[in-house]
Amino acid sequence: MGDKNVFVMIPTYNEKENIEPLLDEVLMHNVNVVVVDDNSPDGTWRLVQDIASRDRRVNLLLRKKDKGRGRAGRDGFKYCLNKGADIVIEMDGDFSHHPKYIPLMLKEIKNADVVLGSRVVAGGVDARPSIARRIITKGANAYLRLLLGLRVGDCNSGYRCFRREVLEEIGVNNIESVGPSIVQEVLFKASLKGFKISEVPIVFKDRELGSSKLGAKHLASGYFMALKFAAMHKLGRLK
Ligand SMILES: Nc1nc2c(ncn2[C@@H]2O[C@H](COP(=O)(O)OP(=O)(O)OP(=O)(O)O)[C@@H](O)[C@H]2O)c(=O)[nH]1
Ligand SMILES: [Mg+2]
Repeated sequence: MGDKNVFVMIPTYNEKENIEPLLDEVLMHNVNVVVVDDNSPDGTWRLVQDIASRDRRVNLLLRKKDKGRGRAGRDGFKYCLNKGADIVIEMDGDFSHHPKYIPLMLKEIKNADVVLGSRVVAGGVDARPSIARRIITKGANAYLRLLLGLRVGDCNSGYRCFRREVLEEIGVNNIESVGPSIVQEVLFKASLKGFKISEVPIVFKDRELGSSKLGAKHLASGYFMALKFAAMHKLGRLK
């Protein structure tokens, strides 16, 4: 992908322990980066600003209003498109998604429109120690596949790679999700548009540093949002 403009988009909220080592690893690959930070009280954005002042490949998108993982994702996608990205990779900022998989994704995107970093294809692993969390994820995955008719293995993966055309076609301005259901919303819309979605195996790890922002409340609202997307689609109202 040497000739392609690749942007890695990382939404962050209070990731000050992770962001510097993560950016070091991401920048080992031939990519640009935008960190989309919602004015983290821990000052994550200051660290990014500092790195960005030294390295032109690194950009900070500091958001002060309209907070949320979904809103940050929408604005991050827009930023990448405006900067002329051919390929956009999104990943979490807590090392659950390791940058070492970037080359594999970039290889696979040559034959697909969307590539998911997947825990459920051969070689993929959900390495989180909590059995409860692994079961909850499996249950959510089965629910989404059934409800939204998704024919992919890992519907909840927030580590993925898009061709520019996919984001243009689904229209990032139409993204409804304020919170983390953006992951399922974008996947559903890409699937409805008939884009080719493929999966590469990743080992998905628990964060080691920092704390979780997306807990049980978000899980429940995720189930609700999926119902909403399904209903909107049936009524022909999903933009
Ligand atoms: N910009 C922005 N980023 C967010 C927000 N909420 C979460 N994030 C980031 O989105 C990514 C996923 O959030 P996490 O807190 O790791 O959620 P999770 O993976 O379900 O929880 P853990 O298993 O504890 O890691 C991380 O990079 C967060 O920093 C938000 O409101 N705004
Ligand atoms: Mg996480």
